[in-house]
Amino acid sequence: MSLHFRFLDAALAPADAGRVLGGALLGAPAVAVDWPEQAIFAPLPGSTAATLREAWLVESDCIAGRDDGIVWRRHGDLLYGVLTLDEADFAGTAVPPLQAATDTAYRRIFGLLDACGLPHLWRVWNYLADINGETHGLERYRQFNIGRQEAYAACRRDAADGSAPAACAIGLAGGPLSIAFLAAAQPAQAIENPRQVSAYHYPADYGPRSPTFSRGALARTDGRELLFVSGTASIVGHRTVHAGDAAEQTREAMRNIAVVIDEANRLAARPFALPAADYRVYLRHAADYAAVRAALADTPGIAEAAVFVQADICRSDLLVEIEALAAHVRVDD
Ligand code: 3EB
Repeated sequence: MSLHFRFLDAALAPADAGRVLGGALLGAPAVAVDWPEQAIFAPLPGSTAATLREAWLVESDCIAGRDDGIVWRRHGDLLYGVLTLDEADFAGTAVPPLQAATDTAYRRIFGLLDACGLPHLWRVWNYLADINGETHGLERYRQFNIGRQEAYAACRRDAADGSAPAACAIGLAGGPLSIAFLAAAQPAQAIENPRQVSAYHYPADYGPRSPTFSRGALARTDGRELLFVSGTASIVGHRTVHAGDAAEQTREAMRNIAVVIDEANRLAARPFALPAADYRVYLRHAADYAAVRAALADTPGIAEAAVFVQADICRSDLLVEIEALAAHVRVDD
């Protein structure tokens, strides 16, 4: 089966709606769709559209279902799902509600994937409210990391064994914990960045439990090769660099993405290139839009291929985070 990423506009033929595996809605609320759709309500700096809809398309109709609150669609060996949990439903437990909600969410996701025989996560998109806020004596992103890691351990998954998915973890102004994921029967190959300490080996200064994601994931479908580049920031080693300077953070993040692409190209059937990817650029401050866009212009084609989203990044000294998706037809078939 093949898998195509597309921006949807009003032009999606109704007959094609069954071929949407899932997707995301960025910007403002819009008419509901049938497929699993992750809502990312946030301003879109530089965009004239109030809403942007992204979708993963497969070549024929999907099977749809809902289990444990997870809305999913499946096509052959691929599954896309979205789970949203309201933290208020986890109040009154011994641990912070966000931690409990995250733990529950990941256990449910792993349970569904194991039951479907599609155990391999390729890409996970995590959104939560007030990511840098502190409650229960701990920053909320760190609470999220504890819950995620506990679920990994409970489900006997090991982030450091090369199976951690590409991911992002982003803060929105409000809303539930929202997790979307793409999973498959076959594993993706985890890609790390030699300029950065693997996130699952971050020292304890960044929280009692480390994040569980890889810097990238190289996946293969029948017809295509896909490279998911995780949310990438101005981090070298494990430290934030260029604090306070959005333009330099952008350049550093792009250097990191270039290295992740280089690493993936050691394994890919044919090389991916920076300008050939789709980018989502998270800006902590909309006021940095012009500076960030100008910094992206160092490499032609990237700013044009980018969607800008105003959102919070998981470290309070980070102003920019950039994720990318590259895909090409396989030539080794
Ligand atoms: C970093 O490199 C920046 O917790 O899933 C990027 C991508 C980041 C994913 C996650 C966090 C996550 O640590 C933050």
